[in-house]
Amino acid sequence: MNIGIVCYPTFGGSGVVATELGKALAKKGHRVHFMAYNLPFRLNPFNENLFYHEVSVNDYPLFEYQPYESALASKIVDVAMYERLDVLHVHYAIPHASVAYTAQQILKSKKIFLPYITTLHGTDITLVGRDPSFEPVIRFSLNNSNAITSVSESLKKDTLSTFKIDNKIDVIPNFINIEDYSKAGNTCERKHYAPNGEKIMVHVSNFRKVKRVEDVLKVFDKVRKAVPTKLILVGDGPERPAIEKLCRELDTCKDIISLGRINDPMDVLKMADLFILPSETESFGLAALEAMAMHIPVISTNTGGLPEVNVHEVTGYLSNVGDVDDMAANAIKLLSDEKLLAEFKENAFEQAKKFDINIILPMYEKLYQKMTSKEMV
Ligand code: GMT
Repeated sequence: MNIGIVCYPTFGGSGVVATELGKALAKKGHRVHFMAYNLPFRLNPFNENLFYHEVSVNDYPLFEYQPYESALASKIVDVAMYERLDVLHVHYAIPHASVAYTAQQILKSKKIFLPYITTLHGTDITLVGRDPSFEPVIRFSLNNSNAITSVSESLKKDTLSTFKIDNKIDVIPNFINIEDYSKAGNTCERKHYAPNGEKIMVHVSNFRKVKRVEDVLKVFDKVRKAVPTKLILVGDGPERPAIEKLCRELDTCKDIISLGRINDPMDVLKMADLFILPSETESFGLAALEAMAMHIPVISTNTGGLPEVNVHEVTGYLSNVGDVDDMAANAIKLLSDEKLLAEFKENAFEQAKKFDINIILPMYEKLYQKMTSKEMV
């Protein structure tokens, strides 16, 4: 099939999912056309079946805000016509679902039918999408999507309670490629970061408010007083200055290693004993799944779709949002008991296997086939 994928190229789970999906589809012989305003950060388009079409939004003094939507809709129309797309898959509803609808209507006027599938990722519904000013556009473009998928049951429930959606929503969870994780080498030296045999905790995120990175530091401060531990922070974002200030106040900076943005955190995860994700809301928690694929148990909140990924007292522990005492007590329990830690590491890996690409990819392929079947056209 010829598949068009629209996504945000920036550091974030929706872009990662879109990119990994496109790469896996290309490996199976589909021709995949990415459309984004920058090269998605995990995409290497040197593959005979992968193509990247940049959406360039020209700067013009008249505009305070550049017309991204118009540029993207025009790009979709162009790629659909000249690459003969069978289906368009847009990731993140805002504004991609309504742009897909516009492109579909333009193509219809040229007697071309292009079905589009919208994948909801989380904040497009739970944060940004909650802004009432977006409601008519989101509702309309979701109701007109030829298919909608959500990355968790929890997000499906949130979507149905926030918007009046008459369309069916299929849950297709996020995924990892277990084989890639099993092959990851030891390029990072554990003893470099934990020279005295300390345990290693890791947090990976885009450092937005919703990630509650300050709770990572508060939990870590309690943990390191009970078990010698180092904390590795991967990522960057608007909360980074506040985090640096807090680490000075707590006097924990000497035990924290901030690595900034890393395209693929596999090497860092390979060294870790425990992953922490204390988010305010999380539709799925792809970063936690990536850690589990590396045999790392997870300390997380019990919000959104996280309980669908991290199983309480099996692959890690779940706590209420903001309950740093509980998260610290759970982390200490695991890090101070080698037998328990080894058991949880194995459980985390077993759970991650349920989200392997080989299980999830056929769900998307089946949906694409249904959308392009004779009945739909
Ligand atoms: O983080 C966001 O603001 C949006 C989005 C992204 O692009 O990273 O994250 C969401 O999508 C991921 C992939 O489906 C999910 O794993 C994340 O849980 C979800 N983030 C939130 O719900 C906060």
